[in-house]
Amino acid sequence: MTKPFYVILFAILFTSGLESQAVVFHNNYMRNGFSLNGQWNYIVDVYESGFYNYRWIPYDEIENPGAGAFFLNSKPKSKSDLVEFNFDMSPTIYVPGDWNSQHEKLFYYEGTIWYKKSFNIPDFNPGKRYFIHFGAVNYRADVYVNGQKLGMHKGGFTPFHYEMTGIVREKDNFVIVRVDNKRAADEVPTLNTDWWNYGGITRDVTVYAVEPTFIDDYNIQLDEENKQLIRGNIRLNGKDKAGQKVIFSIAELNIQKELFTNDDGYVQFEILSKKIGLWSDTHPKLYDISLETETDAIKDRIGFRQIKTIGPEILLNGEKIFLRGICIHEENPVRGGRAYSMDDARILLGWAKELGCNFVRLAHYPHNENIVRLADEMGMLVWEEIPVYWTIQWGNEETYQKAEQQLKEMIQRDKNRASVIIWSMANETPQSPERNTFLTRLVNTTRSMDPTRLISAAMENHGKKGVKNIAVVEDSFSDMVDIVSFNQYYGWYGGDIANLKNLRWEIDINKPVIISEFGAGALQGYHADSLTRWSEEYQEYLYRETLPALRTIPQLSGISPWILADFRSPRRMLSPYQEGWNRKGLISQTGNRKKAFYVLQKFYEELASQFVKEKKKSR
Ligand code: GCB
Repeated sequence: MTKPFYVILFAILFTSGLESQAVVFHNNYMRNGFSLNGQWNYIVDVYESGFYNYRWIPYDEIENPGAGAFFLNSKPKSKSDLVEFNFDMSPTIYVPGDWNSQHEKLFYYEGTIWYKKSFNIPDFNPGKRYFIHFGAVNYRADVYVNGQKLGMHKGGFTPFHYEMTGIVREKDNFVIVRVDNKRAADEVPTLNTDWWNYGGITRDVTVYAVEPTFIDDYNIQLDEENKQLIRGNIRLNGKDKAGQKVIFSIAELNIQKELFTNDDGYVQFEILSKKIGLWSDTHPKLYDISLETETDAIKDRIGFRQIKTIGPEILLNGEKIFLRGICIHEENPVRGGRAYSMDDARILLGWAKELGCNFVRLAHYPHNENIVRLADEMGMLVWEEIPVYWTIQWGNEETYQKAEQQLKEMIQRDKNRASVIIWSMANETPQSPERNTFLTRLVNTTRSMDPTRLISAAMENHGKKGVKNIAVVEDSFSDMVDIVSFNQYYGWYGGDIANLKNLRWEIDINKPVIISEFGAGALQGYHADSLTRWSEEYQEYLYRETLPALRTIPQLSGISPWILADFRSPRRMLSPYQEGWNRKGLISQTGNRKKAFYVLQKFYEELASQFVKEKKKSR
């Protein structure tokens, strides 16, 4: 008999003496886990027959669900027994990875697919605590281990985990995940986007074993004013969390500090060191740090830097910086499909580096942790974003909660990454009092979790009423952000490229401005004159004219054109140019650079050398 979820949860909490406080499990990335990546069996369940019974009641809410419930992984007990599914005889699919790019029949599929994997746990120790961690599943995941429900998670781009202590055993475990990527009006994102809705277990799945009391969370940063002061806090989880000794060390700086947790398992600290080398885009210095308790040890690589704005300038370590950026979707166009691996990250950030970027806007949702970790190593500044995109249900509290959860999970995961300098709340959202309340709540949550980074959102610009050639950004949300960013498509969705030189933006606010998008579609290899849509020449012309026009904005502190590479979008159906691809990439899906790539590359080269000269002069 399967017990309802709350009975199981109670049993786990009761028997293991755990507290109710949610486990953060920060930096699992650097822990030694046991990977469940690889081939999983899958069943496509268009009618949700494995989830609901014929009265449309979820099997996992029924006392005796019977053999129809997929999460039980039932097998016929005799030759006359009826069980109408068999994971072990079903086809396999690779995890991590989206299903669309792996099997042709799943290319357009939006719905439910069940995943199943069997596993043993090496060196199983019943005295330890076990967690199963998912880097991301798009969009909804219902997770079951050994026939017991661990939980349900929504949000396709952020990590989550469940404790399975007491449920998992040494041998013959099976994990079953129902993955549902159907779009819905009240979700985040909503029905309408301009990217492919890749479904599946799209990032790593890992099992972790920790001692009953372990290092759950920490946050280590350079002080916002004093470049010789490191501030941090550490939180333990488990029954012995109070009064525990924690040793925090950075060997390279000769730092070794003994700390003791309070009754909540929490300790805050400050360390002065005159030798801290700062992290920056030109010198991405990272330190190996370690945290040790009697029962746990964890390492990380952390960079120390300050980021702030003063008036219209962005200051990195107290010095003015210009963000030479590019937008990126989490897609490896050459392999085809959602990007997830370090190899994918190397391709994407490698292209950005070749372009001369020191900044990437990871659009329009949190990307995988590999790319953010690599940005730390490469000195690439990062804008991270949640999929509050276009037409979210602003007045719906549940929708708000979904957005906030994704925001929190993103910040939680990446709060120790020096490369991340901007949290973005939204993209091109229509103004209304409900929207303002929604976004303001997100801002307040962000500031309370992380007061050290900058907040922005990609807003919109419009022609000034009755005045020719003047565009304005009149969004009251500008007051809430640190950086005013806006997307503008003059010369593509309206306006004449030739007129860009006459265009001026009036932005009546003393804050830095980022042009978070501009661009034009071009089919790589299609050549014509510069007025012919879809030609490389048109895109090149638009870049040539847009770049100098944008430089007339006095507060301009960065740009991130749209976009590094062509990406799949069901909105883009025009034959023969689009064929399901948004063609605004500077690089094609075959990895070839388009002409505009070189225009931006040259612009960035000149900007960078001009910046170096100005810096030298000011010293
Ligand atoms: C935008 C959106 C982006 C689209 C792009 C386009 O403004 O922010 O998601 O893909 O325009 O190509 O139209």
